[in-house]
Amino acid sequence: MYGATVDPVEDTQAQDEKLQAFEMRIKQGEKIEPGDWMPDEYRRQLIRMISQHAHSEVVGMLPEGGFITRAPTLRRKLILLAKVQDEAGHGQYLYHAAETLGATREEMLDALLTGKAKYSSIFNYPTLSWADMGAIGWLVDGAAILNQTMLAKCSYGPYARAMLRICAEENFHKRQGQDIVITLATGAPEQKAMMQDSLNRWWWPTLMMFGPPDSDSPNSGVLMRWGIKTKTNDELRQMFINQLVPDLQALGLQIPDPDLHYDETTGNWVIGKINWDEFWQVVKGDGPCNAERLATRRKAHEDGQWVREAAAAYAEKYGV
Ligand code: FAQ
Repeated sequence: MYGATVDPVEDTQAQDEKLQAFEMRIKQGEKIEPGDWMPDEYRRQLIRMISQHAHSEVVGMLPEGGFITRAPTLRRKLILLAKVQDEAGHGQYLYHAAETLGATREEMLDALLTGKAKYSSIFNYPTLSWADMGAIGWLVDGAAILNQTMLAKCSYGPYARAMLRICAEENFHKRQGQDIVITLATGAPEQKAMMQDSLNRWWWPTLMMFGPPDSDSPNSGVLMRWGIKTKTNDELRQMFINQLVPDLQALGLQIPDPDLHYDETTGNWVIGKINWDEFWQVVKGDGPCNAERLATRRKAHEDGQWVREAAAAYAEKYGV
């Protein structure tokens, strides 16, 4: 298509016109769909973000998965089982959304299993008690919902539509987390202490989930320009803090931050310093559970090899 006869000036002009038309569509609130023209960088950013998001959902099954057999009642067990299963489904929707941009499932899984791909820092922390199921449900799913409600309005159609469905399910996850936290925080002193210990461990890592501060977020500029993100990392983090602090305090739980205070003028709860060194250490693969999480995923992938082979043989034999 672009042979030696193409005039480079004319070619650049045509590209500029396409870019202008693309940006106009985004400005007018139109969704960009898989077959539409899009800048290479838009495609690259979306594949990066959506595949990382898919990996997060799949690795995110692991911290809670270990507690399915340790749930305190049958009802809690059924709910947790359904929640963890939902996360697998979210991974599927998201891998499909990334595939619409030309990424293959094999490439994405290979990047995850070889440790090249990122996934959310939060899933590299250990789950030590049943109270952690409450903290993950309320805090981690709560943080994910804020971020994903924004992404449900993003400019790329398949990602936005996947988010709508995921958010509906995440709301159920958040409610089950709230229910566990409320039960423990208003229960026996031992239960309340267990919940407080869990909050002490999950509070800061959850705030880190929103990503580095805006001043240190290389991708935010282009993501905001093209309507993929419509709120910055710091804006979403602040919304989360403002929502959570009064609710947790109302239950008599202490936020593990001696510098936390309310600013009357801005109406914001102001937090102390986040340990960004810890965040980058976890993101770079050196967190408390990174090695364990990847080893578990690799084993699950190897154990599933026969299923993939059987499915491929069936598809070939029956042409489905
Ligand atoms: N962890 O320039 P920015 C869930 C990386 S789903 C690891 O600010 P961006 C459901 C970032 O990739 C949770 N890495 O990046 C659930 C970039 O590196 P790169 C996942 C992180 O993209 C609940 C570099 O730092 N949600 O929880 C993190 O503008 C319970 C510079 O950062 C999503 O993935 C992090 N926390 O903003 C499941 C939502 N933050 O790629 C089970 C979609 C940043 O240039 C149980 N993603 N990095 O090498 C997003 O909204 C964005 O990608 C952000 C980061 C906000 C995560």
